[in-house]
Amino acid sequence: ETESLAPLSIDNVVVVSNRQPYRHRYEQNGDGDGSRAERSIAVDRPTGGLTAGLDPVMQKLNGTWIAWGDGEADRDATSEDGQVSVPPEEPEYTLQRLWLTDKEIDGYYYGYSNRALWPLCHLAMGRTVFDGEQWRTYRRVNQKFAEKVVDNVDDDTVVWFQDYHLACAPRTVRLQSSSSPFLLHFWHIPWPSIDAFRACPQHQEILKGLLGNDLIGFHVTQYCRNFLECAARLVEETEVDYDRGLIRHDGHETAVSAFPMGVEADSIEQLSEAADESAWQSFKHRHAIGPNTRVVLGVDRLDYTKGIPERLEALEHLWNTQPEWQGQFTYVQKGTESRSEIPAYQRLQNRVDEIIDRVNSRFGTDEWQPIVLVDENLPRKTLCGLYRYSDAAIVSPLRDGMNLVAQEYIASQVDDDGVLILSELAGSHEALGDAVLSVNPYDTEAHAKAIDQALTMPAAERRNRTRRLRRRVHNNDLSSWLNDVFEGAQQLREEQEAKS
Ligand code: GDG
Repeated sequence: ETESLAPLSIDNVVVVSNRQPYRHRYEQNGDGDGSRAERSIAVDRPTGGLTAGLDPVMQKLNGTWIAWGDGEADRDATSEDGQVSVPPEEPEYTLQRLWLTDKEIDGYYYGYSNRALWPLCHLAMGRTVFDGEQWRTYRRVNQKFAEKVVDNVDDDTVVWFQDYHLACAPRTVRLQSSSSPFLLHFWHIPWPSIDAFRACPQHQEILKGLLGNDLIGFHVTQYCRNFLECAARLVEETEVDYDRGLIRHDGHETAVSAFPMGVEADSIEQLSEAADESAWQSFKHRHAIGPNTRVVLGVDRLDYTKGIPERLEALEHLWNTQPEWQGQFTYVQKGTESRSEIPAYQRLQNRVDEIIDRVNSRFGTDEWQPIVLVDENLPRKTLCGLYRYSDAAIVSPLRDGMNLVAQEYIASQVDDDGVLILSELAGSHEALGDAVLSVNPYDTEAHAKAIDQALTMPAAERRNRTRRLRRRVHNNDLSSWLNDVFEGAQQLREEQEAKS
């Protein structure tokens, strides 16, 4: 899959992310009492998504990956200076770990990242908490990351920062490094309009931190436009070229560009092909879904941005206003628990449980449960089987940077027959929009109508739409995204060199 990266002249890459690609943990051997002699170290590997996609690239480039280590086994497996070679069985690159205290994790991760920046960027203004102490911790942790980066770069390095956890680090690297590495940042969540962003008390420092980069990538052009406008109007002495996506500030130029991320379409398709129907039937049996009952699927982290209560209320509305649908299909919500340390997430989980109980007791019978909540983490193959055999899927975020589940669902349609209902407010709608059933997740009646439409759509139309969508998802898969990002960086680097 990474073959296409071969001709690229970038060969010195440092990836910087909140989450690490490999995690060590202790495994109990036999039924001992847990003493050191009876346990051994095992390694959890990346499963799917960006980390899994970048890992082979890093193996090929023999780069460095900086992230924070977590727990006793990680510490014991890591050298004095924070290094561990990965993959463990056949080392190809260096994982450079830094260590955070519980208090730092609290302030930086559960605090400023997820109580301030996450809701801010998703326009959930009522859920934002801008706490001075958490902000200072966020800045300090960013400083720690930046110092690790500085120790690991030279003039030829391309540093690739991931996401909203690291907004301040790029400027610090630029100011503190004696060499001039190329700094690239991908922001995986939306960038809000200036009206929302200016409400953030730290907006200046966040923007200036990011303007330390040479290139910033977002999923869609609207987020780029929002970012350009925020920089132009909120940071003093900036010059912004909206047409070319360039920002000049403090003697440095930052390019802003859209790179819509894709999924590992080939491997998803293979897993889906390999998922047989008997496994699907036993999944249904295990969850008391009748063999002939149709299934509508939702796969989300339990996050308030994913529009889960809104979706459940649309289902309730459908079963209420069109009772002929009662008993006909079950809605399966694969809901992964997420960020449960944060009160807004606990409230969301309670709300989801309440609505499910209400709908199930309102319409359920001895033979039929309207909604099934699956909370265990599923192996990728099982997940692909769910995608393949469900009659329809609902992806209805209130706001979402991209949403990879939508693309994974399409890649899994090896029988060309599933219907995707997709929120207009997800980044992935820009790429998939005209061939899916679009919904505004805030519009309960229209949402219910879309579910009805999905379940009554003629086979020919389903095939037609799915084929078009599958082509798009294959043409813009994860490896082509990686290529575009690296090529974007390479091109800019050449332009910079030509200028100097
Ligand atoms: C952020 C942005 C952007 C879920 N359950 C299981 C499982 N998953 C996997 C899915 C999918 C991933 O989790 C979720 O990705 P999303 O993109 O849908 O959402 P976020 O986690 O919010 O991601 C988002 C993304 O970053 C990338 O830039 O698209 O907008 O919010 O890959 O398959 N995987 C397995 N078992 C499960 O039970 N194996």
